[in-house]
Amino acid sequence: WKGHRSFGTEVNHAAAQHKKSPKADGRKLNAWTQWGELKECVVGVADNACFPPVQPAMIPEINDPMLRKVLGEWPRGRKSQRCVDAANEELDNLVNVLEGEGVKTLRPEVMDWSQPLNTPFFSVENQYVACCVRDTIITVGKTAIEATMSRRDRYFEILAVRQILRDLWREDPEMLWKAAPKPSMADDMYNLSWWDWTEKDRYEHMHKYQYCITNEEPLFDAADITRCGKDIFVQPSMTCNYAGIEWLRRELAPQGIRVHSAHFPYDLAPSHIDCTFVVLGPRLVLTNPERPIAERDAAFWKENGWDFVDCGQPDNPERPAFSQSSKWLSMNIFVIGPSKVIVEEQEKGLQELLKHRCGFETVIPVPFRNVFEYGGSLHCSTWDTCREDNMVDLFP
Ligand code: ABU
Repeated sequence: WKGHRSFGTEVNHAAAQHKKSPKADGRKLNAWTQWGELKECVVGVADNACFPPVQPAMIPEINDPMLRKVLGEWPRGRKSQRCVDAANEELDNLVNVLEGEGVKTLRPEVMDWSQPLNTPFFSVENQYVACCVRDTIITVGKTAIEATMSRRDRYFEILAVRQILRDLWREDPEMLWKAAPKPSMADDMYNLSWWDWTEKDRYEHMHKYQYCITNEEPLFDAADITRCGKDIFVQPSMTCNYAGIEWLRRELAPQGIRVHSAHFPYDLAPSHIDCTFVVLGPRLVLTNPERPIAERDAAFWKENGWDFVDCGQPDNPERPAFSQSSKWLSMNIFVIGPSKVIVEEQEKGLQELLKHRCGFETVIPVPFRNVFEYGGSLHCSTWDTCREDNMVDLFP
C-alpha cells in the first residue's frame, strides 16, 4: 500500500502546507443527505492551476470586455501565482472555519496540472486544478463514486484525491468504491454545433435538454447530483448526459437507491445542480428564481411534501474576468449540519433568508470570491466524506 504511485502526472510532495490524508484512525465513509451533521470533508486546493484549454465541452470567454480587447484571446497555461495564492488563502480559511466547527478536513494532493495529456482519442495542452473536488467525486451513502468527468482537461483530476480514497477504503470495511467508466472523450461525444446555436435556438431546444455533449457514452460530473437519502437527483446538463444518469441508476439500484433526473429548462447552458436547486434539509429546497424546475419534476417534490424557497438576486453579481460560472455561485452554500450553513460573506440577503425563512440557527459568513474564478464556491470546493445521517426515505 505504502507510497506506490503509478500516476502519469508528477505529485509535488514539497507542498507541505496541505495536510495529507490521516491513516488508520477508524474513519468511515457515510453521506446520505445534503444536511446531516458534517464530520469530515475534503477542501480543494488551487495550486498549479491552469487556464482550461479551449475544447469541445468548453469554449471559454473572457467576461470583462476591456480585458477581452486587451488580451485578444483566451489565455493559455498557468494562472498567475497571485491568483492561486488569493484562492488558497480563502480555501485555507474555510478549512480553519470547518475545523473550528469540529469537522475534520483533508486536502487533495498538489499535482502539476501544467502537463499536457495525450490519449488515443484526444490531446490537451494542459490540465486544470483540483479546486472543485465536488465535481470529481460524490459520496452516496457508503459508496464513493468517481465521476466520468465531461471535460478533457479534467480527465485525471480525481487522482488528486486517490490517496484519500485508498486510505478510506482500507480503513472502512463497509465502504464501496466505484469509478464510472472512463470515457474516450472522442470527438463524437460532443455536439460541436451546439456552440453555434443562437440564444433563440437554445430557447427552442430548452425542453429537449440537448447540450454540448452527446449520449454516446455515460458522462457526468459529480456536482450534477444532489442527495436526499434513498433518492438522488441528477440534472442533465452540459456536463451530464442521460447515459450518465442511466449508469448511476443501474449501479445504485441494487442498494435500494432511486436515481431521478431533475430538469431546469430555463437554464440554457446548465452545469452542476448546486447553483440551481440546493437541498437545505428534509423537505426544504433553495431554488433559483431564474431556473425553475420543470413542472412535472416540481409536482413530484410537492406531492412528497417538499417546500421551495426562492433565493434572492445575488448581493454581488459580479463574475471574475476568467470565471465560466454564473452569478448564481452566490447560492453555492455549504450546509454542514441540520441547522448550520456556510455562506459567502458578501451575500447578506441570502444569509438573512437562511436565518429567518429557512430556520438555520447558525449562518457562518466566509470570504470566498477569489475562488469563483475556479468555477465554484463553497459547495463546489468540498467533498463530504462523512456526515452523521442515514438512508431516510423522503419520497415514500
Ligand atoms: N460549478 C457550478 C457552476 C454553476 C453555474 O454556473 O451556475
